[in-house]
Amino acid sequence: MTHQRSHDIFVRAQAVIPGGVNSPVRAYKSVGGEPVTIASGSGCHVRDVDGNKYLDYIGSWGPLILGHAPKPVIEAVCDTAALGTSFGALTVREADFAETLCRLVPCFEMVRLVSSGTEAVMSAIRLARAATDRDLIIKFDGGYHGHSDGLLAKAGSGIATQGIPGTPGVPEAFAALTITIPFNDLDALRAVLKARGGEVACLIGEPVPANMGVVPPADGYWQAVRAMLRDAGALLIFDEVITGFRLGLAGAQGWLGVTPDLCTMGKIIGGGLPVGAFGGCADLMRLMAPEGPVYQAGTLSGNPLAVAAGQATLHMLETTNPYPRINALARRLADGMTSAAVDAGVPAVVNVMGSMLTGFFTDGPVMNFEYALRADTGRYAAFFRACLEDGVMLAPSQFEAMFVSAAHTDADVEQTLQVMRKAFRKIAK
Ligand code: KE4
Repeated sequence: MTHQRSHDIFVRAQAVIPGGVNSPVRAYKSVGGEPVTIASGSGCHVRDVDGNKYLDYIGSWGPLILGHAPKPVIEAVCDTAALGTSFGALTVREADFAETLCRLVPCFEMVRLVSSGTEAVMSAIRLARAATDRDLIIKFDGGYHGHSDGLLAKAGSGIATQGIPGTPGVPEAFAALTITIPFNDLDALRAVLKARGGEVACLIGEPVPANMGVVPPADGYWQAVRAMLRDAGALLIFDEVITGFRLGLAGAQGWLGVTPDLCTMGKIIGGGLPVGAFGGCADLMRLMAPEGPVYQAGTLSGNPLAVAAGQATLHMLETTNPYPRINALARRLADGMTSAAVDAGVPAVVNVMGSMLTGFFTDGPVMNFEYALRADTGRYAAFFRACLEDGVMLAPSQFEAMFVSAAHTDADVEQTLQVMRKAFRKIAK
Protein backbone atom coordinates (compact mmCIF):
# COMPACT_ATOMS: atom_id res chain seq x y z
CA MET A 1 0.00 0.00 0.00
CA THR A 2 1.19 3.53 -0.78
CA HIS A 3 0.22 6.40 1.52
CA GLN A 4 1.74 9.41 -0.24
CA ARG A 5 -1.42 11.48 -0.45
CA SER A 6 -2.33 10.64 3.15
CA HIS A 7 1.14 11.81 4.16
CA ASP A 8 0.88 15.07 2.22
CA ILE A 9 -2.53 15.88 3.70
CA PHE A 10 -1.38 14.99 7.22
CA VAL A 11 1.61 17.36 6.85
CA ARG A 12 -0.74 20.16 5.79
CA ALA A 13 -3.21 19.40 8.57
CA GLN A 14 -0.51 19.44 11.24
CA ALA A 15 0.34 23.01 10.24
CA VAL A 16 -3.13 24.28 11.10
CA ILE A 17 -4.74 21.68 13.43
CA PRO A 18 -3.09 20.56 16.69
CA GLY A 19 -1.60 17.15 15.96
CA GLY A 20 -3.24 17.31 12.54
CA VAL A 21 -6.48 15.87 13.88
CA ASN A 22 -9.70 17.08 15.46
CA SER A 23 -9.71 14.33 18.05
CA PRO A 24 -6.49 12.93 19.55
CA VAL A 25 -6.99 9.20 19.05
CA ARG A 26 -7.12 9.74 15.26
CA ALA A 27 -3.43 10.67 15.22
CA TYR A 28 -2.26 7.06 15.73
CA LYS A 29 0.05 8.18 18.56
CA SER A 30 -0.38 4.93 20.48
CA VAL A 31 0.15 2.68 17.44
CA GLY A 32 2.84 4.64 15.62
CA GLY A 33 3.04 5.63 12.02
CA GLU A 34 0.96 8.29 10.30
CA PRO A 35 -2.82 8.17 10.13
CA VAL A 36 -4.42 7.37 6.81
CA THR A 37 -6.70 10.07 5.43
CA ILE A 38 -10.13 8.70 4.60
CA ALA A 39 -11.81 9.72 1.35
CA SER A 40 -15.07 7.75 1.50
CA GLY A 41 -17.03 4.95 3.09
CA SER A 42 -19.56 2.46 1.77
CA GLY A 43 -21.08 -0.40 3.73
CA CYS A 44 -18.35 -1.96 5.88
CA HIS A 45 -15.49 -0.50 3.82
CA VAL A 46 -13.63 2.79 3.76
CA ARG A 47 -11.18 4.04 1.15
CA ASP A 48 -8.25 6.34 1.86
CA VAL A 49 -7.07 9.16 -0.39
CA ASP A 50 -4.49 6.86 -2.01
CA GLY A 51 -7.24 4.51 -3.13
CA ASN A 52 -6.50 1.80 -0.53
CA LYS A 53 -9.60 -0.10 0.63
CA TYR A 54 -10.11 -1.30 4.19
CA LEU A 55 -12.61 -3.44 6.09
CA ASP A 56 -13.67 -0.94 8.74
CA TYR A 57 -14.08 -1.96 12.40
CA ILE A 58 -13.91 1.60 13.79
CA GLY A 59 -17.30 2.59 12.39
CA SER A 60 -16.66 6.22 13.38
CA TRP A 61 -16.10 4.94 16.98
CA GLY A 62 -19.52 3.35 17.22
CA PRO A 63 -22.21 5.41 15.43
CA LEU A 64 -22.22 3.43 12.19
CA ILE A 65 -23.99 0.25 13.29
CA LEU A 66 -25.60 0.19 9.83
CA GLY A 67 -22.29 0.71 8.05
CA HIS A 68 -21.25 3.70 5.95
CA ALA A 69 -23.77 5.73 3.94
CA PRO A 70 -26.88 3.52 4.36
CA LYS A 71 -29.31 4.65 1.64
CA PRO A 72 -32.32 5.49 3.89
CA VAL A 73 -30.13 7.64 6.15
CA ILE A 74 -28.51 9.51 3.26
CA GLU A 75 -31.90 10.11 1.65
CA ALA A 76 -33.36 11.40 4.93
CA VAL A 77 -30.45 13.84 5.38
CA CYS A 78 -30.60 15.07 1.76
CA ASP A 79 -34.39 15.52 1.81
CA THR A 80 -34.19 17.41 5.11
CA ALA A 81 -31.30 19.62 4.04
CA ALA A 82 -33.32 20.81 1.05
CA LEU A 83 -35.81 22.33 3.51
CA GLY A 84 -33.14 24.17 5.50
CA THR A 85 -30.31 23.05 7.75
CA SER A 86 -31.16 24.71 11.07
CA PHE A 87 -33.78 27.00 12.54
CA GLY A 88 -33.04 27.36 16.24
CA ALA A 89 -36.72 26.66 16.79
CA LEU A 90 -38.90 23.65 17.54
CA THR A 91 -39.41 21.33 14.58
CA VAL A 92 -41.79 18.39 14.35
CA ARG A 93 -38.83 16.10 13.79
CA GLU A 94 -37.56 16.76 17.31
CA ALA A 95 -40.91 15.79 18.82
CA ASP A 96 -41.05 12.67 16.62
CA PHE A 97 -37.48 11.71 17.58
CA ALA A 98 -38.00 12.34 21.30
CA GLU A 99 -41.13 10.17 21.19
CA THR A 100 -39.12 7.39 19.52
CA LEU A 101 -36.36 7.59 22.13
CA CYS A 102 -38.83 7.61 25.03
CA ARG A 103 -40.66 4.63 23.52
CA LEU A 104 -37.48 2.56 23.13
CA VAL A 105 -35.19 3.53 26.04
CA PRO A 106 -36.49 2.01 29.30
CA CYS A 107 -35.48 4.88 31.61
CA PHE A 108 -36.56 7.71 29.27
CA GLU A 109 -39.82 9.37 30.25
CA MET A 110 -38.39 12.64 28.93
CA VAL A 111 -35.24 13.47 26.96
CA ARG A 112 -33.23 16.54 25.98
CA LEU A 113 -31.23 16.54 22.72
CA VAL A 114 -27.73 18.05 22.55
CA SER A 115 -24.90 17.83 20.00
CA SER A 116 -22.39 15.42 21.53
CA GLY A 117 -21.91 12.76 24.16
CA THR A 118 -19.77 15.16 26.16
CA GLU A 119 -22.62 17.66 26.29
CA ALA A 120 -25.08 14.96 27.28
CA VAL A 121 -22.88 13.78 30.15
CA MET A 122 -22.03 17.30 31.34
CA SER A 123 -25.74 18.15 31.45
CA ALA A 124 -26.80 14.92 33.16
CA ILE A 125 -24.19 15.44 35.88
CA ARG A 126 -25.45 18.99 36.45
CA LEU A 127 -29.01 17.68 36.70
CA ALA A 128 -27.98 14.95 39.18
CA ARG A 129 -26.21 17.51 41.39
CA ALA A 130 -29.20 19.83 41.28
CA ALA A 131 -31.69 17.05 42.03
CA THR A 132 -29.72 15.72 45.03
CA ASP A 133 -28.18 19.01 46.20
CA ARG A 134 -24.89 17.09 46.45
CA ASP A 135 -21.57 17.72 44.69
CA LEU A 136 -19.53 14.49 44.55
CA ILE A 137 -19.64 12.17 41.55
CA ILE A 138 -18.22 8.66 41.25
CA LYS A 139 -16.77 7.25 38.03
CA PHE A 140 -14.64 4.22 37.15
CA ASP A 141 -10.91 4.09 36.52
CA GLY A 142 -10.63 3.85 32.78
CA GLY A 143 -14.17 5.06 32.18
CA TYR A 144 -14.47 7.78 29.55
CA HIS A 145 -17.45 10.10 29.41
CA GLY A 146 -16.30 12.92 27.15
CA HIS A 147 -13.98 15.77 28.00
CA SER A 148 -15.90 17.97 30.47
CA ASP A 149 -13.60 19.04 33.31
CA GLY A 150 -15.02 16.93 36.13
CA LEU A 151 -14.88 13.77 34.04
CA LEU A 152 -11.16 14.23 33.26
CA ALA A 153 -10.20 13.51 36.84
CA LYS A 154 -8.22 10.41 37.68
CA ALA A 155 -7.87 8.31 40.77
CA GLY A 156 -6.54 10.12 43.79
CA SER A 157 -4.33 8.47 46.39
CA GLY A 158 -6.93 6.33 48.14
CA ILE A 159 -10.24 4.74 47.30
CA ALA A 160 -12.47 7.28 49.00
CA THR A 161 -10.30 10.28 48.35
CA GLN A 162 -11.02 12.91 45.74
CA GLY A 163 -9.70 12.73 42.23
CA ILE A 164 -6.81 14.66 40.81
CA PRO A 165 -6.71 16.35 37.40
CA GLY A 166 -6.23 13.90 34.55
CA THR A 167 -4.99 16.69 32.29
CA PRO A 168 -3.56 20.19 32.60
CA GLY A 169 -6.27 22.82 32.58
CA VAL A 170 -8.61 21.05 34.99
CA PRO A 171 -8.54 22.88 38.33
CA GLU A 172 -7.80 20.67 41.33
CA ALA A 173 -10.99 21.98 42.89
CA PHE A 174 -12.99 20.50 40.00
CA ALA A 175 -11.18 17.16 40.07
CA ALA A 176 -11.64 16.96 43.83
CA LEU A 177 -15.37 16.53 43.27
CA THR A 178 -14.81 13.27 41.39
CA ILE A 179 -13.98 9.96 43.06
CA THR A 180 -12.80 7.12 40.85
CA ILE A 181 -13.09 3.47 41.77
CA PRO A 182 -12.29 0.19 39.99
CA PHE A 183 -15.07 -1.29 37.85
CA ASN A 184 -16.52 -4.65 38.88
CA ASP A 185 -15.46 -4.05 42.52
CA LEU A 186 -18.39 -3.72 44.93
CA ASP A 187 -16.13 -3.40 47.98
CA ALA A 188 -14.59 -0.25 46.51
CA LEU A 189 -18.01 1.32 46.00
CA ARG A 190 -19.10 0.20 49.48
CA ALA A 191 -16.04 1.92 50.99
CA VAL A 192 -16.74 5.20 49.20
CA LEU A 193 -20.41 5.22 50.16
CA LYS A 194 -19.54 4.35 53.76
CA ALA A 195 -17.04 7.22 53.95
CA ARG A 196 -18.84 9.87 51.88
CA GLY A 197 -22.18 8.50 50.74
CA GLY A 198 -24.08 11.52 51.99
CA GLU A 199 -22.11 13.78 49.61
CA VAL A 200 -22.51 11.67 46.46
CA ALA A 201 -24.85 13.05 43.78
CA CYS A 202 -24.40 10.18 41.35
CA LEU A 203 -22.29 7.40 39.97
CA ILE A 204 -21.77 7.57 36.22
CA GLY A 205 -20.58 4.50 34.37
CA GLU A 206 -20.59 2.85 31.01
CA PRO A 207 -22.84 -0.15 31.78
CA VAL A 208 -20.50 -2.18 29.58
CA PRO A 209 -17.24 -0.23 29.51
CA ALA A 210 -15.69 0.09 26.05
CA ASN A 211 -13.17 2.89 26.67
CA MET A 212 -10.78 0.65 28.56
CA GLY A 213 -11.43 -1.83 25.82
CA VAL A 214 -14.61 -3.91 26.16
CA VAL A 215 -15.00 -5.14 29.75
CA PRO A 216 -18.16 -7.10 30.64
CA PRO A 217 -19.80 -6.40 34.01
CA ALA A 218 -19.68 -9.29 36.47
CA ASP A 219 -23.01 -11.09 36.92
CA GLY A 220 -25.20 -9.14 39.33
CA TYR A 221 -22.75 -6.25 39.56
CA TRP A 222 -25.08 -3.52 38.32
CA GLN A 223 -28.04 -4.84 40.29
CA ALA A 224 -25.92 -4.49 43.45
CA VAL A 225 -24.67 -1.02 42.43
CA ARG A 226 -28.24 0.07 41.79
CA ALA A 227 -29.31 -1.02 45.29
CA MET A 228 -26.29 0.51 47.05
CA LEU A 229 -26.78 3.88 45.37
CA ARG A 230 -30.50 3.89 46.17
CA ASP A 231 -29.68 3.25 49.85
CA ALA A 232 -27.24 6.17 49.75
CA GLY A 233 -29.72 8.53 48.10
CA ALA A 234 -27.42 8.86 45.05
CA LEU A 235 -28.48 8.64 41.41
CA LEU A 236 -27.27 6.10 38.85
CA ILE A 237 -26.33 7.49 35.43
CA PHE A 238 -25.74 4.96 32.65
CA ASP A 239 -23.51 6.48 30.02
CA GLU A 240 -24.88 4.65 26.99
CA VAL A 241 -23.17 6.82 24.39
CA ILE A 242 -21.63 3.61 23.02
CA THR A 243 -23.99 0.88 24.27
CA GLY A 244 -27.21 2.75 23.40
CA PHE A 245 -28.76 0.94 20.40
CA ARG A 246 -25.51 -1.04 20.13
CA LEU A 247 -26.55 -3.80 22.58
CA GLY A 248 -30.13 -3.78 21.29
CA LEU A 249 -33.02 -1.33 20.98
CA ALA A 250 -33.15 -1.06 24.80
CA GLY A 251 -29.37 -0.70 25.04
CA ALA A 252 -27.42 -2.02 28.00
CA GLN A 253 -30.28 -1.27 30.39
CA GLY A 254 -32.38 -3.73 28.41
CA TRP A 255 -29.51 -6.22 28.11
CA LEU A 256 -28.75 -6.08 31.86
CA GLY A 257 -32.30 -5.54 33.13
CA VAL A 258 -31.15 -2.57 35.20
CA THR A 259 -32.91 0.79 34.84
CA PRO A 260 -30.79 3.84 35.74
CA ASP A 261 -32.15 7.16 36.99
CA LEU A 262 -30.60 9.01 34.06
CA CYS A 263 -29.01 7.88 30.84
CA THR A 264 -26.81 9.62 28.30
CA MET A 265 -26.65 8.73 24.62
CA GLY A 266 -24.86 9.72 21.44
CA LYS A 267 -23.17 8.06 18.46
CA ILE A 268 -25.75 5.64 16.97
CA ILE A 269 -28.71 7.97 17.71
CA GLY A 270 -27.15 10.48 15.33
CA GLY A 271 -26.43 7.92 12.61
CA GLY A 272 -23.04 9.57 12.06
CA LEU A 273 -24.24 13.17 12.53
CA PRO A 274 -23.75 15.15 15.79
CA VAL A 275 -26.44 14.13 18.27
CA GLY A 276 -26.27 13.56 22.02
CA ALA A 277 -29.15 13.08 24.43
CA PHE A 278 -29.79 12.76 28.14
CA GLY A 279 -33.01 11.61 29.73
CA GLY A 280 -34.75 9.93 32.61
CA CYS A 281 -37.91 10.10 34.67
CA ALA A 282 -40.11 13.14 34.15
CA ASP A 283 -39.70 14.35 37.75
CA LEU A 284 -35.95 14.70 37.20
CA MET A 285 -36.09 16.03 33.64
CA ARG A 286 -38.67 18.70 34.49
CA LEU A 287 -35.92 20.36 36.55
CA MET A 288 -34.28 21.39 33.25
CA ALA A 289 -34.81 24.95 31.96
CA PRO A 290 -37.11 26.39 30.82
CA GLU A 291 -39.50 24.23 32.86
CA GLY A 292 -37.16 24.10 35.86
CA PRO A 293 -34.16 25.98 37.20
CA VAL A 294 -31.28 23.86 35.84
CA TYR A 295 -29.79 25.70 32.89
CA GLN A 296 -28.53 23.98 29.75
CA ALA A 297 -28.74 25.16 26.13
CA GLY A 298 -27.37 24.60 22.62
CA THR A 299 -27.58 26.42 19.30
CA LEU A 300 -27.74 23.26 17.23
CA SER A 301 -29.47 21.00 19.76
CA GLY A 302 -32.04 18.92 17.91
CA ASN A 303 -30.59 19.94 14.55
CA PRO A 304 -32.95 18.83 11.77
CA LEU A 305 -30.29 17.03 9.70
CA ALA A 306 -28.83 15.20 12.68
CA VAL A 307 -32.27 14.24 13.96
CA ALA A 308 -33.30 13.03 10.49
CA ALA A 309 -30.20 10.82 10.35
CA GLY A 310 -30.89 9.51 13.84
CA GLN A 311 -34.57 8.83 13.23
CA ALA A 312 -33.80 7.00 9.97
CA THR A 313 -31.13 4.94 11.75
CA LEU A 314 -33.41 3.92 14.61
CA HIS A 315 -36.20 3.14 12.15
CA MET A 316 -33.86 0.79 10.24
CA LEU A 317 -32.74 -0.87 13.47
CA GLU A 318 -36.34 -1.39 14.57
CA THR A 319 -37.56 -2.74 11.24
CA THR A 320 -34.57 -4.91 10.27
CA ASN A 321 -33.36 -6.11 13.73
CA PRO A 322 -29.73 -6.76 12.73
CA TYR A 323 -28.72 -7.64 16.30
CA PRO A 324 -28.81 -11.45 16.29
CA ARG A 325 -26.71 -11.60 13.10
CA ILE A 326 -24.12 -8.97 13.98
CA ASN A 327 -23.78 -10.32 17.52
CA ALA A 328 -23.11 -13.77 16.05
CA LEU A 329 -20.56 -12.30 13.63
CA ALA A 330 -18.78 -10.58 16.52
CA ARG A 331 -18.71 -13.82 18.49
CA ARG A 332 -17.27 -15.63 15.45
CA LEU A 333 -14.64 -12.91 15.07
CA ALA A 334 -13.76 -13.14 18.77
CA ASP A 335 -13.45 -16.92 18.66
CA GLY A 336 -11.36 -16.75 15.47
CA MET A 337 -9.04 -14.14 16.99
CA THR A 338 -8.61 -16.25 20.11
CA SER A 339 -7.69 -19.41 18.19
CA ALA A 340 -5.37 -17.45 15.85
CA ALA A 341 -3.53 -16.03 18.89
CA VAL A 342 -3.21 -19.48 20.45
CA ASP A 343 -1.92 -20.97 17.16
CA ALA A 344 0.68 -18.19 16.93
CA GLY A 345 1.63 -18.49 20.61
CA VAL A 346 0.66 -14.86 21.31
CA PRO A 347 -0.96 -14.16 24.72
CA ALA A 348 -4.33 -12.52 24.00
CA VAL A 349 -7.80 -12.47 25.53
CA VAL A 350 -10.81 -11.26 23.57
CA ASN A 351 -13.77 -9.67 25.37
CA VAL A 352 -16.98 -9.46 23.35
CA MET A 353 -20.41 -8.04 24.22
CA GLY A 354 -23.02 -7.90 21.48
CA SER A 355 -21.37 -6.55 18.32
CA MET A 356 -18.42 -4.89 20.06
CA LEU A 357 -15.18 -6.58 21.05
CA THR A 358 -11.59 -5.95 22.11
CA GLY A 359 -8.56 -8.21 21.79
CA PHE A 360 -6.26 -7.50 24.75
CA PHE A 361 -2.63 -8.53 24.30
CA THR A 362 -2.31 -10.07 27.72
CA ASP A 363 -3.18 -13.40 29.28
CA GLY A 364 -5.72 -13.80 32.03
CA PRO A 365 -9.15 -12.22 32.30
CA VAL A 366 -9.59 -8.46 31.77
CA MET A 367 -12.27 -7.38 34.25
CA ASN A 368 -11.31 -3.76 34.88
CA PHE A 369 -8.83 -1.07 33.88
CA GLU A 370 -6.00 -2.36 36.10
CA TYR A 371 -6.14 -5.67 34.23
CA ALA A 372 -6.44 -3.91 30.87
CA LEU A 373 -3.30 -1.89 31.59
CA ARG A 374 -1.31 -5.14 31.68
CA ALA A 375 -1.85 -5.45 27.93
CA ASP A 376 1.23 -5.24 25.72
CA THR A 377 0.41 -2.04 23.84
CA GLY A 378 3.54 -2.37 21.72
CA ARG A 379 2.34 -5.72 20.46
CA TYR A 380 -1.12 -4.29 19.84
CA ALA A 381 0.50 -1.50 17.80
CA ALA A 382 2.38 -4.03 15.65
CA PHE A 383 -0.82 -6.05 15.21
CA PHE A 384 -2.77 -2.90 14.25
CA ARG A 385 -0.19 -1.94 11.61
CA ALA A 386 0.03 -5.45 10.16
CA CYS A 387 -3.76 -5.60 9.82
CA LEU A 388 -3.94 -2.10 8.33
CA GLU A 389 -1.38 -2.93 5.66
CA ASP A 390 -3.49 -5.96 4.71
CA GLY A 391 -6.71 -3.94 4.49
CA VAL A 392 -8.28 -4.36 7.93
CA MET A 393 -8.77 -1.15 9.93
CA LEU A 394 -8.90 -1.61 13.70
CA ALA A 395 -9.06 1.09 16.37
CA PRO A 396 -5.64 2.80 16.66
CA SER A 397 -5.58 2.12 20.40
CA GLN A 398 -5.55 -1.01 22.55
CA PHE A 399 -8.14 0.58 24.83
CA GLU A 400 -10.96 0.92 22.34
CA ALA A 401 -13.50 -1.43 20.77
CA MET A 402 -13.94 -3.08 17.40
CA PHE A 403 -17.48 -2.65 16.07
CA VAL A 404 -19.26 -5.06 13.73
CA SER A 405 -21.94 -3.38 11.61
CA ALA A 406 -25.01 -4.64 9.77
CA ALA A 407 -22.98 -4.17 6.57
CA HIS A 408 -20.39 -6.80 7.57
CA THR A 409 -20.91 -10.28 6.13
CA ASP A 410 -19.64 -13.77 6.93
CA ALA A 411 -17.19 -13.40 4.05
CA ASP A 412 -15.88 -10.11 5.51
CA VAL A 413 -15.28 -11.79 8.86
CA GLU A 414 -13.52 -14.72 7.17
CA GLN A 415 -11.32 -12.29 5.23
CA THR A 416 -10.60 -10.43 8.47
CA LEU A 417 -9.58 -13.63 10.24
CA GLN A 418 -7.25 -14.58 7.40
CA VAL A 419 -5.53 -11.19 7.77
CA MET A 420 -5.41 -11.56 11.55
CA ARG A 421 -3.94 -15.07 11.44
CA LYS A 422 -1.09 -13.68 9.32
CA ALA A 423 -0.71 -10.65 11.64
CA PHE A 424 -0.55 -12.82 14.77
CA ARG A 425 2.17 -14.97 13.16
CA LYS A 426 4.06 -11.83 12.18
CA ILE A 427 4.07 -10.33 15.70
CA ALA A 428 4.87 -13.65 17.34
CA LYS A 429 8.41 -13.57 15.94
P1 KE4 B 1 -18.49 12.71 22.24
O1 KE4 B 1 -18.40 14.03 22.96
O2 KE4 B 1 -17.15 12.29 21.66
O3 KE4 B 1 -19.62 12.64 21.23
O4 KE4 B 1 -18.87 11.60 23.31
C1 KE4 B 1 -18.06 11.45 24.45
C2 KE4 B 1 -18.26 10.05 25.01
C3 KE4 B 1 -19.10 9.90 26.10
N1 KE4 B 1 -19.32 8.67 26.63
C4 KE4 B 1 -18.75 7.56 26.10
C5 KE4 B 1 -19.01 6.23 26.73
C6 KE4 B 1 -17.88 7.67 24.99
O5 KE4 B 1 -17.29 6.57 24.49
C7 KE4 B 1 -17.64 8.94 24.42
C8 KE4 B 1 -16.70 9.14 23.25
N2 KE4 B 1 -16.02 7.95 22.79
C9 KE4 B 1 -14.74 8.20 22.14
C10 KE4 B 1 -14.01 6.88 21.87
N3 KE4 B 1 -14.46 5.74 22.53
C11 KE4 B 1 -14.94 8.97 20.89
C12 KE4 B 1 -13.75 8.97 19.97
C13 KE4 B 1 -12.88 10.21 20.13
O6 KE4 B 1 -12.72 10.70 21.28
O7 KE4 B 1 -12.37 10.68 19.10
